[in-house]
Amino acid sequence: MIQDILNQFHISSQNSGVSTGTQWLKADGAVIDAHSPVDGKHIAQVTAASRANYDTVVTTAAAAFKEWRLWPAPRRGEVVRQIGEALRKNKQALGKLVSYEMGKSLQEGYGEVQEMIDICDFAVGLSRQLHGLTMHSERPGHRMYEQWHPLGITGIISAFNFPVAVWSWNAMLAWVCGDVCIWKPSEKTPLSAIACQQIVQEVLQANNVPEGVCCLLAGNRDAGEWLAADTRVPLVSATGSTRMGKAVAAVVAARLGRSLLELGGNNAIIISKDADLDMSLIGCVFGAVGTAGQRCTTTRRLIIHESVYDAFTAKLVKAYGQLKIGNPLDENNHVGPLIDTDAVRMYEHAIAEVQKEGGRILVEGGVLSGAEYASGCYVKPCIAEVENHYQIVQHETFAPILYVMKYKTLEEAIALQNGVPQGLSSSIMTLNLREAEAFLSQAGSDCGIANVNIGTSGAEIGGAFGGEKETGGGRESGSEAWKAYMRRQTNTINYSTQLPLAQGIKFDL
Ligand code: UN1
Repeated sequence: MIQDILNQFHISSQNSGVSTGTQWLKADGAVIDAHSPVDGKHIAQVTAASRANYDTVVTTAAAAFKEWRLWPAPRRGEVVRQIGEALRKNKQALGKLVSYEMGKSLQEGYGEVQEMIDICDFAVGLSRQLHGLTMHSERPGHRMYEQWHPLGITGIISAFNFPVAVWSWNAMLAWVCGDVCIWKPSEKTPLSAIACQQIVQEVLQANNVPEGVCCLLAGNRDAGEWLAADTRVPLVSATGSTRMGKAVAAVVAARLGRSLLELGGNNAIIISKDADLDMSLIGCVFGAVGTAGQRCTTTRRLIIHESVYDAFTAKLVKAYGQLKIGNPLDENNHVGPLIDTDAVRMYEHAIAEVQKEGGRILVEGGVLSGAEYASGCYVKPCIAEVENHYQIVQHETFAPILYVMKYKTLEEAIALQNGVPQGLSSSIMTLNLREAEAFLSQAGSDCGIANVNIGTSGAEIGGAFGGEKETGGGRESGSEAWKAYMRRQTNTINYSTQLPLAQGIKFDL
């Protein structure tokens, strides 16, 4: 089955990972081996970009920008509409490939492709709404307004956990905004990226889109560093760890470029005494174990009112006992593998640290063994009772480890929820209007996303996606996130016969 999908996307045992749209370059950088955490198999090789390949890509993209920015935005939107159609046709195949290469459940693989389709739809509408404001001038016979112009090359650095959707949230908006894109996918999931390029390629061809609008740059860390340092790339959008984001941001800032950062989360759900506990359970369990705890929106902490603590943790323990762990392509399983054995080591390290710091294990973790788990990447989702200040709790571990803690007052719960360096997603489960509104108020959650009676993960693309503090401050997807991909220009036009100066300054000749 996987072989059919690889064939469908023209993926062979050896592939170039560098493309300018419809052309694949003869890549001569390092060789990246693509493995599946599902069965541990070596799938294929991808040749990364050399520095010379990189320069060809940037030169081609820069030339394409000169043309692409002249296309009317709705015409660019029409190209994105066709990409959405192509993704609809390929949803099953791409979803399966994502599931196999990355290890998320098949349902989540399909869901990821659906998010791509959704952002295409959003971007098509947006292509007719790239609007600015008008202002009243202080000077007679003058008009002031602002307009938004394309920015140039957008560099997109994406992570393994959403190997295709993160690119699309950036690329679809960037394209309707008139930018061209260079995508550096995670070196852990290069094949899903090649498949996307293959899907888009036909649409680019059919619409005579200039070569260089949609570039793929497979590479390791160095490729990300090239993009960050390159003054020809005005915007670098990076998704991944806070450590990576800090490195990228420093280099981009040193040249006064723009970065759009979507980094780590340490997301909590507050379970109030007034929560519907049965309903809350699904949100908590999916949030904690979905994508095997490898979403930036994964629920990492539960802050539970003392009066419902025992009842709710009992429900959680029971639910964890029902979780099926195994091949994510088998829809009977809830939880697939971690991305690789390095991630497994980090998971084990975190559990050891929790215990060292005084945490109490409620649901035992552990690495699974046996024929079905031969890749060595399957772990048991685990729950530990902790205190919020533990160093390991303050840290984002990309694994299914859920930390639980008690609170007495809502004020205390909100302080715990905010008491971490990250600020991505947050939720409260409550049927109490006062509590819900306090949580959403300016004195409530400090996160970019704050929900009531749903979990922390699974944001829809219509809202701006991103967070505060060490999450990096960037916003992608919906709302006005598109403005990050454009430059704002303020225009003042004098249609009078005089030239009055602003602020009433007199200047006579
Ligand atoms: C991520 O993990 O990088 O809200 C993004 C969610 C998804 C996006 C997660 N829509 O969980």
